Amino acid sequence: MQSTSKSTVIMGMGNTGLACAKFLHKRNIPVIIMDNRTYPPSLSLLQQHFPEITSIAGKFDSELLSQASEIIISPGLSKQEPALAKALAIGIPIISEIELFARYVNAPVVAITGSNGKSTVTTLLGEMVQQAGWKVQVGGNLGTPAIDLLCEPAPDIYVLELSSFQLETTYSLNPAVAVVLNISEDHMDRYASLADYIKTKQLIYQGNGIIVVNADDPYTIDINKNLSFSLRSDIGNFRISNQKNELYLTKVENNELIPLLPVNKMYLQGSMMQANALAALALGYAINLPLVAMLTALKQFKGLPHRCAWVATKQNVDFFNDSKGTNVGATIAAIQGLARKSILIAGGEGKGADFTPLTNIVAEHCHAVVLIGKDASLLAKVLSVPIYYADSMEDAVKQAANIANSGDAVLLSPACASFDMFDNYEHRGKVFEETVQQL
Ligand code: UMA
Ligand code: ADP
Repeated sequence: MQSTSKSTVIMGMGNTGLACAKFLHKRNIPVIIMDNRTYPPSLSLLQQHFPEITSIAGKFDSELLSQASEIIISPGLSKQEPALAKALAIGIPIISEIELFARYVNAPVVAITGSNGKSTVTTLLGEMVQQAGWKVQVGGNLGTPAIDLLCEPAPDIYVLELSSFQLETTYSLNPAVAVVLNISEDHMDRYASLADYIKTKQLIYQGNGIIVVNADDPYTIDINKNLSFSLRSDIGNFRISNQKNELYLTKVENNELIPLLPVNKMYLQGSMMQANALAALALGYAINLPLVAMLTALKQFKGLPHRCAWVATKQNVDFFNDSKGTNVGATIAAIQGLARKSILIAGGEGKGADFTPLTNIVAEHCHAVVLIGKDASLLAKVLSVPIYYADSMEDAVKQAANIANSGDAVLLSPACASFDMFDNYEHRGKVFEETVQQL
């Protein structure tokens, strides 16, 4: 049997596992990689390009795990995994890919988490840094594993989107600036309570860097707060102010309001996107980015696809794709942001969420809801408007188009993950958009 006395064992053969295996292998650190799926996504790539790395698919070998020098756990797996019990009991260190990144990184890091808006703020800040002419690498939960970014020459700054899953086993990142953008319930199938989820998100504040908080959201507040943003006009270093009946992104310095940009000069629309813009400004300010560059990037940024993106107008009905609305908080923000009569398409894998916060907002703004996916019946229980069931996205779009009145919106914002029916949220959004275009 393979000796593991000096091996790092990587759990998970997804993007993270593959990236860690490549990184350690290049540094001649012995590695074993395992995944409990029979055909994990990166298995054939590993076998093809790194045949010398031992890869085990179809099971986690708890004996091998308990002989590891260290275990790197992929974000999709939790430390509760039964095969880890023995390794945990004898004190084998279990770390995330982000912890591995922290050990090797040699440029400042901006770290961004929160229940919603992470990808938008991470991408926007990356564009602000680029606009300033600095070198930047952007990644993390957004898509490119952070450890892959270390294969490129070091930039002036790294901008990382981090999930709670990644933060669970990250100990020494010490970001130059960190933010928890907001908290609403998510991943309740992984955390024992909302308090547990919040505690995990706040791990991003570890270290001695600058902390940015959302002054409107007490769950993001840290006692050591340094900078804040708010949608209100009376609090926050970065806030919204009303100047001659026009709303502005505003900076506050020595109690003086400095209007920066009218909100209607941005492509980003709605209050949640204004909060994201203010957060990016606060983060950029914390790393001394020139204001001019930040404002130029804000004016140019068109937003990311699948986040409340307009798709088409058919028979005077506007269709919006918010497929990335994978939790209740995001769907509430999307309905509020649209602020018009809508037909909502929702449902999927609910991740153990409590859907009751949707009751009133849906009653206020939606004529009807078309439900899809595994947890459709759980959603139906909390909704008081007419409900229609669809067994595919194509069916859902057609039903929604039939129900909608002229002037309405049809909004796909599922409040659920997509895995029960689609490969991922992009796939779900694409099927929605294609069906809309064919109407
Ligand atoms: N899995 C198994 N057995 C294994 C390993 C994984 O069943 O042995 C399952 C997991 O339960 C999960 C899936 O496989 O459902 C993928 O897990 P993974 O950890 O291998 O995922 P990666 O491909 O490495 O992608 C991860 C992030 N995925 C998750 O956290 C689930 C990606 O975020 C991220 O872009 C990537 O690392 C690079 O950092 C995606 C995501 O959905 C977008 N994130 C969640 C979210 O945003 O809500 C947290
Ligand atoms: P994340 O990376 O945290 O999932 P995204 O920027 O991808 O965040 O947006 C995910 C979803 O959350 C989308 O449905 C989007 O419309 C919504 N959203 C974006 N920003 C916010 C915010 N500040 N507050 C609430 N919802 C938001």
